[in-house]
Amino acid sequence: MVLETDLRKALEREEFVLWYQPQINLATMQIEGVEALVRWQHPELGLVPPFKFIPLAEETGLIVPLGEWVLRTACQTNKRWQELGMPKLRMGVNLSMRQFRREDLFDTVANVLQETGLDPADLELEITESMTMDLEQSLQTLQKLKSLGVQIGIDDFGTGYSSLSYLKKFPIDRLKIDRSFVSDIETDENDSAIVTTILLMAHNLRLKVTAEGVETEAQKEYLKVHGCDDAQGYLFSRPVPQDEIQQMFMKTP
Ligand code: G
Ligand code: G
Ligand code: MN
Ligand code: NA
Repeated sequence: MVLETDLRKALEREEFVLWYQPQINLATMQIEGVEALVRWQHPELGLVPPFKFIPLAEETGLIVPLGEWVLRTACQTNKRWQELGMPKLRMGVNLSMRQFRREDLFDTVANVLQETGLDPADLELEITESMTMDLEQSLQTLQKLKSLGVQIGIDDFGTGYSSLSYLKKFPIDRLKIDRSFVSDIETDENDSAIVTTILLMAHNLRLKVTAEGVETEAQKEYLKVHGCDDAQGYLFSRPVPQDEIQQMFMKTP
């Protein structure tokens, strides 16, 4: 079992690593972005997946320093990829509720962008619907973040207990359709109805849409035919270490 003291030490010893999962533009079939996903490189246990330590990090508040490390590392990496001559990629970074509610989130993001020199437009902060519950507070937070020029995505879209009213008020750029709607998209009429309706609504609101958890060619085709902008999932790539992302571009002429 993971303990709070283990997490603290891991932060001090810099045992966390980021892996990156490609996001493919369905019109061009090019990698257009990646999502940064944290792992813990434990000296004895090996690579520990986030579900084993993110909940404890959230409970203890350690998600705040960990999240800042994630943000800085993701932005640094994206900047370095550009310096290596790779095409510009959008870097998706997950924010937790604890981070989103902090007064100093704006300063943290502003500082990281300044330190790393990353174009703010190449950073996409992912929040979830549950973080939008306090409409006034989250609207203010997002407007401030948006003033930096970053992009905002709604992660796990369709699974939260929130009203849709935030969609018309908030300065958001993208919806990420939760993978639970994608897995049976060609066989389950309800799922396909939900997905095509999300696409229609999002595009009418001038939002981009990423489908998550795309595992089959048939799912990809369905999403493409229905105008989904981007897709992420095992069909294209699992989350991989940063050098594997680099190799993907060295291979393509
Ligand atoms: O990486 P995986 O593939 O197993 O991700 C599992 C869960 O952990 C996802 O819900 C993802 O949002 C969350 N997660 C991964 N990396 C981060 C991170 O850097 N910050 C936060 N808050 N959550 C993360
Ligand atoms: O919750 P969030 O969307 O931030 O996290 C993405 C999670 O989805 C990660 O745990 C990642 O490993 C997982 N994931 C990514 N692609 C697929 C996929 O095609 N199938 C499944 N089952 N999980 C996926
Ligand atoms: Mn995510
Ligand atoms: Na998700």
